[in-house]
This record gives sequence, structure tokens and C-alpha cells, in this order.
Amino acid sequence: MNTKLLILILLKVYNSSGGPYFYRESYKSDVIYQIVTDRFFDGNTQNNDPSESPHLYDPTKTEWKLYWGGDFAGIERKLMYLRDLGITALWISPPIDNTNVMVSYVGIPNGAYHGYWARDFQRPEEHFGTWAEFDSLVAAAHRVGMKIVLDWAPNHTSPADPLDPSFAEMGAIYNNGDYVADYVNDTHRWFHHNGGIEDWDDAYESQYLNIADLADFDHSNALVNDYMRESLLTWIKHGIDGIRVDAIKHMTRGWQTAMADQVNSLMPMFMFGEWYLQDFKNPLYTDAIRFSNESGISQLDFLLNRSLRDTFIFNHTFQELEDALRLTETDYAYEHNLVTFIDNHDMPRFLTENNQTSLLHLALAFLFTVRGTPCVYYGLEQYLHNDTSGGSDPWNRPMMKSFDTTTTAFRLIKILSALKQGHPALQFGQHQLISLDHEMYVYERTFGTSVVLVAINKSDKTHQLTELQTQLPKGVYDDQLYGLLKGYRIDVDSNRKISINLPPGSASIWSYIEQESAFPIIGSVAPVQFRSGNRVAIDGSGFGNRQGTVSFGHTPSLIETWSNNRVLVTVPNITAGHTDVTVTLSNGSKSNSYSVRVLSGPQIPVTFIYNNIPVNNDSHNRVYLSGNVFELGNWSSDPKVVQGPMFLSQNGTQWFFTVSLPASTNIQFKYFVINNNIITWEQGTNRTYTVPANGVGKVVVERFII
Ligand SMILES: *[C@@H]1O[C@H](CO)[C@@H](O)[C@H](O)[C@H]1NC(C)=O
Ligand SMILES: *[C@@H]1O[C@H](CO)[C@@H](O)[C@H](O)[C@H]1NC(C)=O
Ligand SMILES: *[C@@H]1O[C@H](CO)[C@@H](O)[C@H](O)[C@H]1NC(C)=O
Ligand SMILES: *[C@@H]1O[C@H](CO)[C@@H](O)[C@H](O)[C@H]1NC(C)=O
Ligand SMILES: *[C@@H]1O[C@H](CO)[C@@H](O)[C@H](O)[C@H]1NC(C)=O
Ligand SMILES: *[C@@H]1O[C@H](CO)[C@@H](O)[C@H](O)[C@H]1NC(C)=O
Ligand SMILES: *[C@@H]1O[C@H](CO)[C@@H](O)[C@H](O)[C@H]1NC(C)=O
Ligand SMILES: *[C@@H]1O[C@H](CO)[C@@H](O)[C@H](O)[C@H]1NC(C)=O
Ligand SMILES: *[C@@H]1O[C@H](CO)[C@@H](O)[C@H](O)[C@H]1NC(C)=O
Ligand SMILES: *[C@@H]1O[C@H](CO)[C@@H](O)[C@H](O)[C@H]1NC(C)=O
Ligand SMILES: *[C@@H]1O[C@H](CO)[C@@H](O)[C@H](O)[C@H]1NC(C)=O
Ligand SMILES: CC(=O)N[C@H]1CO[C@H](CO)[C@@H](O)[C@@H]1O
Ligand SMILES: [Ca+2]
Ligand SMILES: [Ca+2]
Ligand SMILES: [Ca+2]
Repeated sequence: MNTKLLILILLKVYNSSGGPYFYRESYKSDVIYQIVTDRFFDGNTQNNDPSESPHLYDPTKTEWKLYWGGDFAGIERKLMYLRDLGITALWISPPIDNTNVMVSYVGIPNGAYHGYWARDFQRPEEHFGTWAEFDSLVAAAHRVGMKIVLDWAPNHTSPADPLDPSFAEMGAIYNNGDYVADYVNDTHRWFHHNGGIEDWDDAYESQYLNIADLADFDHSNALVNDYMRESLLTWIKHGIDGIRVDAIKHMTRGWQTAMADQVNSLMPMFMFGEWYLQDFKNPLYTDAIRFSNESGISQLDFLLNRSLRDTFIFNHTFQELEDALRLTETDYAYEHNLVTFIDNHDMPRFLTENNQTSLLHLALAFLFTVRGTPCVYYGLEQYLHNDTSGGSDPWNRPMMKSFDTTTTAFRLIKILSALKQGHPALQFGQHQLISLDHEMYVYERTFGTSVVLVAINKSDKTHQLTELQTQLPKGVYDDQLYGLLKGYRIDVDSNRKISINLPPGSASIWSYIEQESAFPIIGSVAPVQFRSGNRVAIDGSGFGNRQGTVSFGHTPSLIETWSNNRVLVTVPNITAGHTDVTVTLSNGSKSNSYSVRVLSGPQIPVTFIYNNIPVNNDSHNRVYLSGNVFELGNWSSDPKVVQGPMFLSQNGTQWFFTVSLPASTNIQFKYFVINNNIITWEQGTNRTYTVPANGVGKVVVERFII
């Protein structure tokens, strides 16, 4: 179908499901709330023990791995509570139909209450509700200006144990109710069969490890690829506004880049993924950054989670937080797109690790005032936590107990959310350190002449700080938190100097918003990766109310709508590559430039397989793919730009890598090897390959060992 036509149809579906044009490209002014649907609110008791998947429900709520009754209808019932809290986007646990049978691990019964054991990507889970109930939730959310984020887990289905074919559903996959395959009956190779158990003779492993083996999809299979594309289309048609991709570390960048391109061409919406990164020294750190730079999918900010928790829970120095902000700023191309959080469903809740709500409040003040989109894990505002066995999974997923709108955390989030939504410096601003020590942190964010100054003290001593330089203009500033965290009023003198006296255990926020911006400034282009013909949103300030131009490089684009702080455009026909976006007012006043990535065309995942490249897999030899399109690095030999390093098969003879490439395009390519900084190109003439128009591509190159 013609893409433009499809967008029109989709827009129509949206508009019928709620209100006017819904902005989903960028979440820089949003506040996300993460809900474990089963544990939030039971809005429909009829679906608690469905006939197609009976006995997975525990009304006593003592079996923590069974369903407890929460559902779509329950979330809908609580939308006013969430809106009152200041939430603008709901990330709900995967709504997709999950396995219908009980799985027992070491005698503990498991239902897929969490949503990460998929069965049918084309249908909602019956414990959570019907399509009608999902649609009703989406429409109700849209009516109050709230977005719904789909949690999408395309890495795997459900537990499968090849040694025990009677085990559960064996990772079975269905297509809108029709059985397709399972891990044992897998004629068309939907799944990888690389094993999970290392040692089949080890009793411990065969009894325990195998059961945890999730049936892993082979995305290079055209059937799987088509199925997943259909699935995304289905949920997009049902009105989702964003996508959180589970386990991005476990799928190829090439496949995911092509998926993101599909979404951005149909209905551009914010996407972010889960790449578990323990710290900056992680061996996959560079891979994670490159994924974020080049896939079109942003990430959950695990690095900031770590330093945030270290600082506020475990009394590490604030220097650690400042370092994390600096490093991510340098290393990520789009650190403002990161989704930040204090806790989530995979780690103990903050209060389990340190039961001082005063510290949690300070952490919230920090979370909402630094770059990124804050995500609040359900119940944080009610101080929800269960500390059993250290409070991690599943104890970090208790049933929501109260919906009290008077807790300090509730009031704080409400105020912080309003600030975030209304302040350009909190959405796009640069971070500037003012002063710091182990227990005190003063920083500023600026965008144009808009400023937010934040001062946090987590010690029990008063901090006197004199002669601090700020960007705030001369004047008197009230604490934007209304003293909720013991903040107070300051005076800024004509040299923009301040002297502050931070009360113990306090956070203060002082703010200045430029009324009439004198010049155009771009704060965000979204998405950051797209192709000619896609729709792109430019946010910032000072664009004025008279239409000017938006250029990609030197090429002007078609303007769809123009307002003082947001312009929507259609990307012109331009050469693929890194391109600068600029806004120029009708009087010639020109903005800063914002660097984005323009793809060569509709993207197709192509798997390259080279048999018998004559190198060893020692750490000095690295095999890369280069070629004549932007996606292959335009014949560069810079490993940061080309694709790779390629993976080596376990038997050591086959090199492979999945790359996202422009459809219906004849490409040229070659591999090269880097050995101790010496680059050796594949000999002979350039190889050629025509990327298919749809589906997936596969290139097999036979080489003979010389
Ligand atoms: C195996 O899968 C095929 C579809 O690929 C299906 O027709 C057949 O019934 C399945 N067999 C079993 C034993 O489930
Ligand atoms: C993805 O699937 C593989 C294969 O079953 C599994 O080993 C891995 O744990 C899965 N990843 C996640 C994050 O669930
Ligand atoms: C979050 O930070 C804490 C440090 O307090 C760390 O222990 C934990 O592993 C981090 N969680 C993730 C998922 O990275
Ligand atoms: C936090 O660390 C600082 C510096 O080491 C120390 O002075 C302070 O007493 C610690 N606070 C707590 C509550 O342990
Ligand atoms: C990511 O992008 C930033 C900014 O362009 C760049 O400095 C960095 O080298 C890139 N990192 C990787 C791993 O691609
Ligand atoms: C945590 O603090 C609250 C009061 O703030 C108290 O009621 C509760 O008992 C404490 N929990 C633990 C485990 O110390
Ligand atoms: C935490 O969970 C345990 C186990 O179900 C339960 O016995 C206990 O009452 C819970 N604690 C709280 C504070 O809800
Ligand atoms: C264009 O208009 C803006 C806003 O009215 C003004 O601030 C700016 O100075 C003008 N630029 C030029 C080049 O005239
Ligand atoms: C885009 O530009 C290229 C090169 O100038 C041209 O070959 C192509 O036909 C143009 N495509 C469209 C849709 O205008
Ligand atoms: C090596 O492994 C690859 C990938 O699993 C397989 O396709 C190939 O046939 C194997 N080659 C040999 C010689 O075993
Ligand atoms: C073959 O590849 C090289 C880069 O390695 C490129 O410069 C050259 O133009 C290509 N040859 C042809 C005939 O396209
Ligand atoms: C006296 C006082 O209020 N001290 C506080 C300093 O900040 C920490 C963290 O919030 C609190 O634990 C202290 O009670
Ligand atoms: Ca229910
Ligand atoms: Ca089910
Ligand atoms: Ca950066």
C-alpha cells in the first residue's frame, strides 16, 4: 500500500479514537508511568480466570508469579488519578497474548502475568482484556492527552524444553489464533536451535537451566520478519503512541533498524529499548551507544539509574552523577532522548534498599530536572514496596495498594511534571555544573535564555555557598516546589551572582522562562533517523508565527504545520548520510543546526554470510563489511562507520552479520580485516547484491581456504 495513503488512514483511526492531532514523535516534555498491568487495578473480574487459560489466577495474591487480576479496564478506571499525578504517557506491560499454561520452576507455579512470554503477537492477553477493552483504554487515554506505550518483546516466545516435549506450550507461536509453530515442531525454522544448556550430562543444568530457556526467534527468517511487521501494524492501528522494545541487546541492530524505519514511515512515534548496561566499563558499552546512535531506537538510561541509586541510596558522592551526565553527553549522539528512571520491574525498589522517603524525594527532584524523559515505576508515589528476599523480582511487583493523592511523593511528581511540561530548559536544555561536593549538588540547565537552577542537599548540615555564577537574570526567585522539599527564595544580583544557604535535606528549583524568544533555536528533531518522504517534528523556541523554511542540508522541506515552538515537515529528497537540520525565519534569522541521519530508502534486514574467510578469531583480527551506501559506510574503512565486527560461527568457519539496507537497491560490498591496526581488504572486484523489495535478504559468499 502507498505509504502516504496508509498514514492518512492511520491518522483517521487516531482521530476517531480521540481528539485532534496527537504528538508522538518526541517525548522530551513527557512523563512516563510504568505499569505492570496485572498488579495495578482489577477493573473487570470476569477476565480473572479465563476458560482458554484457566488456573493461572491467584485470588489470595500469595503466589507472586500467578495472575492477580489487574487489567486494561482497571488502568482505564484510574486514568484520572494518573492525569492528576501529571502523567502524560503510560508504558503498560506487554499486552500481547501470552502462554496459556502454567510453567513450574522448582515447584513454583508461573503464569505469564508479566507479559514477557508471548504466544500470539496479533491479539491481546485474555487476562488483561479484549480488543474492545484495549481500544477503550487507548481512546480514554487520548481524551485526556495521555499516550499509550506498547511494550514489545519480539526476542522470544515462552519457555521451551526440547528434552521434555510435554513441557508447557513449548514456546508455541500463533497468528491471530492460528497455530504456527513451536520449538519442537519447527519445520520452517521460526526459532534458533542453538541450545541453551552447555553440559547435557550435568544433572543440575538439565533440571534447571533448560526450563529457563525461552524459545528464541530467528529474525533473519522471512516468515518471522513478516509476522513481526504485521504485529506492529496491528498495534499501531489500535492506536499506540510509542514503543518500548524489550531486550534490544539480544537482537541484531540491522533487524531492529529496519523495524524502526517501518514504524517511522507508517506513523512516526518515539521508540526506546532495554539494553541492560551495568556500568561504563561494560564490554558492550560501545555497542550499546552505537545502537542508540544508529538504530532509530533510544534507550532506557541504565547508566544514570546506577549512579542515581548509588548517590541517593548508598551515599556515594554527587561527583558520580555529574560524571555519568558528562560521559553520556559525550558518548551518545542523542542523550536527551534517553528514558531515565529510579527503579523498575527488574530491580529492588528504592525504599527497599533505603527506607528514607526524604532521600527518594530528592532523587525525584533530580530525575525530573536532568536531561531525558523521566519514567516513574507504578506505586512509587504511594511508597509501595515489599522487602521480601531483598525486594527484587517478583517482590518489586506488589499489587497497587492505595491511590492517595495527598502523599508528598504524589504532590512532588505533580509539581515536577508541570514544570517539565512547561519549561524548554527542562526539555532541551544544556546541563551546566555550578557547584558540587559529596552531599551537595547545584546545577543549571539553559535553553536560549530560559534557565532552571537546581540545588540539592542530602546532608544533615547546612551548606553556605557564596558567589555562585548563574544564568538567571537579576531578580527574586521563589522555589518552584513551593517549599515542599524545604526549598526557599533567592536573590540574584545584577552580576548574576548568588549566595545560597541550603537547608539540610532540601531541594530547591528556581526558574526563568524567556517570554518572547529573539531568535530560533532547535531543541529537538524527532525522529533522529528517517528517510526522504517521512514526517519529522522540529521542536524548540522562537520559530515565530509566520512560516519560514526548514532545510535538510541545503534542501528546503515541505512544511506541514508551523508554530512558534513546533514545526512539522516532510523530509525532502536528499542524499543519505548525516545531515544538519536548520530553521530559518522569513526575515532570514537562522537557528542552530541539529544533526540527524538520513537513510537511503525503505530498510530491509539483510544477513551477510561469508564462508571461510582466512583469519583466526583472535582478538586482533576483526572482520568488517563496507560498501557503497551510507548504511555500509560509503566505502569507509573506519570500524565506527562500517558494519561489524562480523560474528564467527561456533565451528569457526562462517562469518555473519545482519545489516539494514535500502530496498530494491543494487549495492557493492567487500569485507576487510583489521589486524593490529593493519587493514586488509578482500581481494578481487567488488561484490554486488540487489536488496529485495520486501521481506529479508540473505547473501552467502563462498570462499575457499587458500
Ligand atoms: C506442526 O506444525 C504444522 C504447521 O507448520 C502443523 O500443520 C502441524 O499440525 C504441527 N504438528 C504438530 C504435531 O503439532
Ligand atoms: C532472548 O532469548 C534468548 C534465547 O532464548 C534468551 O537466552 C535470552 O535470555 C532472551 N533475552 C531476554 C532479555 O529475555
Ligand atoms: C541500577 O543501579 C543499581 C545501583 O544502585 C544497580 O545495582 C542495579 O544493577 C542497576 N540496575 C540496572 C538494571 O542496571
Ligand atoms: C555520607 O557520606 C559522607 C561523606 O563520606 C559522610 O560525611 C556522611 O556522614 C554520610 N551520610 C550518611 C547518612 O551515612
Ligand atoms: C555516537 O555519536 C556521538 C555523537 O555524534 C559520537 O561522538 C560517538 O562516537 C558515537 N558513538 C558510536 C559508538 O557510534
Ligand atoms: C519504612 O519507613 C516507614 C515510615 O517512613 C515505616 O512505617 C516502615 O516500617 C519502614 N519499613 C522498614 C522495613 O523499615
Ligand atoms: C510482602 O509479601 C509477603 C509475601 O507475600 C507478605 O507476607 C507480606 O505481608 C508483604 N508485605 C507487605 C508490607 O505487604
Ligand atoms: C527576525 O525576527 C526576529 C523576531 O522577530 C528578530 O528577533 C530578529 O532580530 C530578526 N532577524 C533579522 C535578521 O532581522
Ligand atoms: C530523488 O533524487 C534522485 C537524485 O537526484 C533522483 O534520482 C530521484 O528520482 C528522486 N526521487 C524522487 C522521489 O524525487
Ligand atoms: C559451521 O556452522 C555454520 C553455522 O551454524 C553452518 O552453517 C556450517 O555448515 C558449519 N560448517 C561446518 C563445516 O560444520
Ligand atoms: C569498488 O570499490 C572501491 C572501494 O573499495 C570503489 O572506490 C570503486 O569505485 C568500486 N569499483 C566500482 C567499479 O564501482
Ligand atoms: C537535619 C536534616 O534534615 N537532615 C537531613 C539531610 O538530608 C538527609 C537526606 O535527605 C536526611 O536524611 C537528613 O535527615
Ligand atoms: Ca481482571
Ligand atoms: Ca494467553
Ligand atoms: Ca551527545
